Formats: sequence, structure tokens, C-alpha cells
Amino acid sequence: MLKKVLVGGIVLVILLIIITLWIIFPFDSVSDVEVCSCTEDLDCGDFNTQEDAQVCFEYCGPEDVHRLDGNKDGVVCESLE
Ligand SMILES: [Ca+2]
Repeated sequence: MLKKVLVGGIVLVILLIIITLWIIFPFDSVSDVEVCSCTEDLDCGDFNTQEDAQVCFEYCGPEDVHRLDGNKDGVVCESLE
């Protein structure tokens, strides 16, 4: 009887740990690969290609959080082309 309660308690603790981990690291964060940081201040120099900068701009959009599009034509970092 006591053994059953003990096993049940351990299973409950393990389940609680798994649920806690789910809350801290949700599954979608694994599949939702971060293209770039939208909070860090990035410049065109931080990207290897214009395409990379463009993808980041669209990912963080619609605001130009990194101010990569100086002339506001929707194309960022023309200098990298
Ligand atoms: Ca532009």
C-alpha cells in the first residue's frame, strides 16, 4: 500500500516537472526558429546578405525596428546588394 502511494507520488512529481518544462520551453519555440533578434539593435553590417536583412525585417515587421530601411521603400540594406 505504502509502496503504491510512493510510486504514485514519484509519478506525480515527474509529471509536474514535465508540465513545468512545457510551460518554460513550449513546443512551438522549437519549431519557431528565430530568424533574428527583434529586440537587439541590429545594423546592416550584422547581416551577410541583403536577403538575410530582408528576412529579418519582415520577421520583425511591420515596424522597421532595426531602422534598416532608411528610405522606407520596403527594401532594406540596399548597400548589401
Ligand atoms: Ca530601402
